Amino acid sequence: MRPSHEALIVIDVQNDFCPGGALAVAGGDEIVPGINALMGEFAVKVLTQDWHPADHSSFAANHPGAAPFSMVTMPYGPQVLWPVHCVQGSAGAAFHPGLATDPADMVIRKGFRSAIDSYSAFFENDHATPTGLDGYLKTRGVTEITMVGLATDFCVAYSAIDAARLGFKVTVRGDLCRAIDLDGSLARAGAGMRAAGVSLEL
Ligand code: VGL
Ligand code: ZN
Repeated sequence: MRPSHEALIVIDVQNDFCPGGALAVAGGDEIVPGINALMGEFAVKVLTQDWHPADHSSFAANHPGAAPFSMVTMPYGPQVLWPVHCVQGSAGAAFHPGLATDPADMVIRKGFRSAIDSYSAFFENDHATPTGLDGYLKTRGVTEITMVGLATDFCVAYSAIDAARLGFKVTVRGDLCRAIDLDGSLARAGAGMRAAGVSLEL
C-alpha cells in the first residue's frame, strides 16, 4: 500500500469513451483491468465523470450546420465540437461496467454547465472556474498524483497539467490511458505534459 499522500485519479472511464460509445477511444476498455488492480495500491482513489446536460455547448448537434470534430471559438477560447456524449444520466455517461467503482473515495463530475466545457478535473476550460478537486486533495494531505484513464490527449492531459501547476507531483501512466489523437493532439498533449513537469510513464 502506498502512503496516504499519494492519490490515484481515474479520468472518465465511461461507456461513451469505450468501443461502441458515442465518442469511442480505440482500446478504451483495455485499460480497465489494469486500473482496477492499481486501485488496490492507493489509499486515496478518485474517479472523474464527464457529465454534460443535453444542451451542452461542446456538442456539434447544438451548433446548426457544424460537423463533429470541427472547431469553434467560445468566449473562453477555442473549443472542439464533439459528438453528443456523456449526457447526464444516460448509459453512455455511466462508468464502464468492468471498472471497480466501489473502492473509490470520491467521484467528481465535470462539464455540467451548458456554456463551458471542462476537460480538466481541476478547472473548466476557462482555466479559472474550479471543480473543487484541488481543495479535496489538499485537505486530505495529498501531494502526489498518479493519473490514468481517457482520453490521454484531452481530459488526462488537461488534468495532469493543471495538477502540476497546482503544485502536485504528477505521474501519468501512459499504459493505462488511451488517446483520441485528433489532428496531432496526442503529440501536443505529450509535449505540454512534459513542459509542465509531468512524468509520463509508458
Ligand atoms: C473528453 C472530449 C470531450 C475526455 C471529454 O474525457 O477526454 N474528451 N469530453
Ligand atoms: Zn465531454
